[in-house]
Amino acid sequence: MKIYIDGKYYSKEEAKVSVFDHGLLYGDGVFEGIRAYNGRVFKLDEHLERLFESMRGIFIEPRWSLEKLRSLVVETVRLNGLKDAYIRLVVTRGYGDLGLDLRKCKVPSLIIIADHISLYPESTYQTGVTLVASHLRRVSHQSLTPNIKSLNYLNNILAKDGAVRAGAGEAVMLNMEGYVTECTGDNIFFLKGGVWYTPPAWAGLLDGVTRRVAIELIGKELKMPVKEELFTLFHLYQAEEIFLTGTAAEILPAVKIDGRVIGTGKPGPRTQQLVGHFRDLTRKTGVPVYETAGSAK
Ligand code: PXG
Repeated sequence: MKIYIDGKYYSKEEAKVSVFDHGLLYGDGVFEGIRAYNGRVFKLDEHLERLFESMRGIFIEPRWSLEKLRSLVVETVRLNGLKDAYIRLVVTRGYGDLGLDLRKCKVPSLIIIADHISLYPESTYQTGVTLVASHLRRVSHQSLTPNIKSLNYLNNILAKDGAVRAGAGEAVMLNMEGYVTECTGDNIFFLKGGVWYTPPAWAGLLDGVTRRVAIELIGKELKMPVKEELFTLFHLYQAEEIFLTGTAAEILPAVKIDGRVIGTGKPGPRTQQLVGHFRDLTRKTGVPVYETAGSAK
């Protein structure tokens, strides 16, 4: 495995950062997770644009242009000889003395890992995942907006662990007002009366790239309406179908929430249709890793 750190590639054993990196000391940094399918990097520019937005949100001055990052991501996948990959970009505040002032760090660090990821067991995609509401509220945008994909994931990690301890696969997180936001590493959609619902991107959640893809596919391929609206757990309990979206999670059907069975207790038919359309799109679009000539994004 070849891992990119600040201009050089290292083996897995040698790929290390300083104990004085503020990414480690304070969770001071941002990241992205991107997938490559069939030798093409899916929605690369959308992820890189979000990375720039996250950096801007925490005052990290980018040292790399969009074009440079694009070619580094493609190069890292190519050097690792991968066709299907999970690409993890991390931008840390960099090396600096102890203390919170971000001016202590002069140069941000860039790490690119191309590997694989599995958030849920393969069987969960056939059976559907079980959800429970977390007692931990999603960190408020009044404290640290979840729109910044920061290296502070303890809120999500602890909510995920609570779900697993309760025997479920994933946790539904509410905002401080009690409205549903997202799961711990995925956005959430539900179907009721011919309309799909998902919380708006400003409700205290990460505006997922896969979320946006799902909204587009529901309109274009399923020819159904999607409303971005606030809703509560009660509304989720009445859902006919539920699914989660994420780069790592892809499209994952959910079949139970807080003990209430959704639909027939199996992945819903519309969700399964959507999974098919999503698979098509991921295999046919994206920035090619191994050819240089012409491509659709
Ligand atoms: N919400 C949160 C909190 C996330 O972290 C998503 C939604 C889905 O967004 P995308 O853009 O991927 O559709 C995420 C995604 C990892 C990892 O280890 C990353 C995420 C989730 C789980 C694991 O890289 N981010």
